[in-house]
Amino acid sequence: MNRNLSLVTPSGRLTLGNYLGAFRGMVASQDPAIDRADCFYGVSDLHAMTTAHDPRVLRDTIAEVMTVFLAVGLDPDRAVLFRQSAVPAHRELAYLLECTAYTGELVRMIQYKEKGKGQPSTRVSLYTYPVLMAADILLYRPTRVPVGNDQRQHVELTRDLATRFNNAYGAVFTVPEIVTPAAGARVMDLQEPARKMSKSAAPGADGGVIRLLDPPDVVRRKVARAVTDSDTGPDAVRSAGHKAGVTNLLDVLAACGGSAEGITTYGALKAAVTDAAVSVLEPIQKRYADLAGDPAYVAQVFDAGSARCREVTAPVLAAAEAAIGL
Ligand code: AQP
Repeated sequence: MNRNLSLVTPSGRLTLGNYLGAFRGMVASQDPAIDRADCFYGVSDLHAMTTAHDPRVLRDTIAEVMTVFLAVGLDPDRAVLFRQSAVPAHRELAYLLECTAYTGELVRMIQYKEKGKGQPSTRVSLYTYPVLMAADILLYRPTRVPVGNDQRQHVELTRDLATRFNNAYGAVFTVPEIVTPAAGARVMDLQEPARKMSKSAAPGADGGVIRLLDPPDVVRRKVARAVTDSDTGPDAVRSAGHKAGVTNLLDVLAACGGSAEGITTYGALKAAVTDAAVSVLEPIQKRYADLAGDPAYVAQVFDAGSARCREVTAPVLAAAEAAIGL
């Protein structure tokens, strides 16, 4: 049976983009009627330390993301929910893969170049991030890895490392196929629609980012300030093709189950987007509020899932250690 593996990094408070582009599909995949696969879903807390971070903020964000996993409907009876740092095999295998990777191939990684650009110094962990990601994947021996364009280069590196390791030391890893996921919604920043809506947008500079836990009045205010266009004629909305901001609002509306039929003004469009987004967020926020009152339950779910991951990954790590000569 195939395995679905998805990780979400607690690098900021989760966004509507994370829900529409990731969580919704993860919830669907855990339904055996839709996808007969084992599901492993993790909070990749180690990946949240590749750029400057505040330990207290990180701890709170990890707790929020774990709670959101359950609030969006991920079900511990159907999916293994875990925390990357609680499964030491991720770090241990990463080191063996660092002994397999070359500096030249890591320095070419686009994300390393982009996130490091203009910084006076960059952390070694930003440089080695794709190797830890390769360990995240290879430990679970998935046969297919669905990946969007921004992570494709990293999964190609994962394949290269797995192949190189297998050729040098013996067949330990499954080399996963890269599959392009069914076009998920890609939500753009409401203020800068050329850019993806990102959870790591700095608080205070995130007017274009709808957080999953933003209350309705905050959603309304952010959508009201979304950039559109100076064209306000009656056909303003219908001629949206070339206007990134308006196209984004129409996409969000559709992804949240709303309809643009009969809408001709930006004001009406924004009202419809707000209503549709709030209707998606409200039930999640309600479950979140209940779960936030029971942090021991959330911790117990992730402890049990992480224990399961330690069992599943132990033989793979042991095989890699033995093959490499330890
Ligand atoms: N704007 C988005 N629209 C659709 N899907 C999105 N995802 C992220 N942003 C959007 C999807 O959410 C998952 C989270 O993956 P991640 O935690 O590895 O981080 P990311 O992809 O780098 O997402 P962010 O929110 O942009 O985080 P930062 O700001 O830290 O880089 C993935 O499945 C992603 O496709």
